[in-house]
Amino acid sequence: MSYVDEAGKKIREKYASEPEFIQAVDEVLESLRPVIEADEEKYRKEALIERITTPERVIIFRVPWVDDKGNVQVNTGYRVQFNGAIGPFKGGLRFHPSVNLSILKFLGFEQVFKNSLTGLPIGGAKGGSDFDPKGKSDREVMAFCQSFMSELYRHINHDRDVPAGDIGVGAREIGYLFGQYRKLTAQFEGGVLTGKGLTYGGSLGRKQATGYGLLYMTDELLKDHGKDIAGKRIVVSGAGNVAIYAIEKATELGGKVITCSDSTGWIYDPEGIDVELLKEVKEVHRARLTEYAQKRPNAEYHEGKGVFTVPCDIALPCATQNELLIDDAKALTENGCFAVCEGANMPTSLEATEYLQNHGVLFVPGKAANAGGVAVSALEMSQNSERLSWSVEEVDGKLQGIMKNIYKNISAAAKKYNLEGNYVAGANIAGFLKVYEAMSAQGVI
Ligand code: NDP
Ligand code: 2IT
Repeated sequence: MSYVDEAGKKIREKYASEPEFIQAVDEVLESLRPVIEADEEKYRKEALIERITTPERVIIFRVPWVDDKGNVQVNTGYRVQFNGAIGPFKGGLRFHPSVNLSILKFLGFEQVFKNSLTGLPIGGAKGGSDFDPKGKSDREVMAFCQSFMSELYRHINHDRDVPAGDIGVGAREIGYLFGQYRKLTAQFEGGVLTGKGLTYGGSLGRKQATGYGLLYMTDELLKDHGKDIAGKRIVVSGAGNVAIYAIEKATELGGKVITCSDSTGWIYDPEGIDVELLKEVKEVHRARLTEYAQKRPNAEYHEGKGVFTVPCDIALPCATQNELLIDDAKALTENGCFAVCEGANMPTSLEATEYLQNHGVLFVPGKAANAGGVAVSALEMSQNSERLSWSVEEVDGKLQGIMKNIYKNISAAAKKYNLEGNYVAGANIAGFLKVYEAMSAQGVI
């Protein structure tokens, strides 16, 4: 049996209870097949697949906190330090009731390749908790964050592991986490967390970076195929940090974004999403999209899922994993959609990805398309190290350069292995090669 098949089978058996992790590994192994099979015995002897699919360290801990009624609540906290070969562990924290080890391992695994693609010196990690910030008071969120950091602080620092935001973790949570870290260590160590507020070491442009970067990637992809964002109908899913700034930049580039969604429903706004209203509803009021619909009489609100059934030219899934399934892929292609760029991590199932690719849809995976967020996090770390803040023009200029470079590298890697236009393979191969070289140079690690 080939090494890829043999190792893949072992992983599927060993981690049978971790479906999202297996999904992420299956995709990467399939992409790496031509690389590994070109020198199979070497990689087998080095147990390369076993090493890249096993996290360096996983920390799981109890997070007790007191709610507003005076009752003690207990959540589970995690940090998966996946691969630190090319730099300090780096990746977000997710606070959402669905969080479990499988989800954080898939996210940490993806982060390794994504961070490598940025060209910056950052290893891959992810963490979080099954805590649900929805409906909690600011005091409850603070109590939770303080308890979470009371354990996490001993496993992180600016050279070891640098967390940031993800689903359910934004500027408010990063503020509380940073405050507690500072209190416990008695040091102002800016570079230990990214996505900080601008008054205490945050970077201009970090909040916008993932969404803007997604559009810089989309723009690059379209230009390379003789197309343009201007005038295109775009469907976006999600209504959080990534979705909002994707909508903002898409609109600025002349596209018309006609949908967004949250976990209860979705909006169809034929005149184009009003991004300022969306920010007010989601960032200021932390409210549901029904509030958006109430204030935009021509917009429709629908319960449940549905953005991918709306006819469009471009789809940007920006909510969560496995939100774009085979029926969505079929609806998109039937309706003429020609490009899908992932703002979220692994929003498209493997079956839907293959369907889109086989039907001529340009497809850029999250680990390349949403790398702008972590890239600007790394720029925040650089600014913290030199104790300076760069202008928004400088940060945005660097972000644009990074996204262009990622596109160039993933296209070239795909071409090199006779897989032209397969950006999934290109991203996995290009991301892998740098990490592999660094691991090899460091011995058996
Ligand atoms: P937010 O918490 O800001 O927003 C998430 C959005 O997705 C919300 O609108 C949420 O709805 C919606 N959603 C719908 N269904 C679900 C579900 N089942 N689970 C969670 N959310 C759901 O998160 P981000 O915008 O930061 O993250 C979105 C995606 O982008 C994630 O996949 C994340 O990993 C990825 N990402 C984020 C980066 C960042 O810098 N923040 C960087 C790169 C990737 P509701 O409002 O009802 O909760
Ligand atoms: O998935 C991601 O890349 C993020 N949530 C951002 C991580 C970071 O360290 O900025």
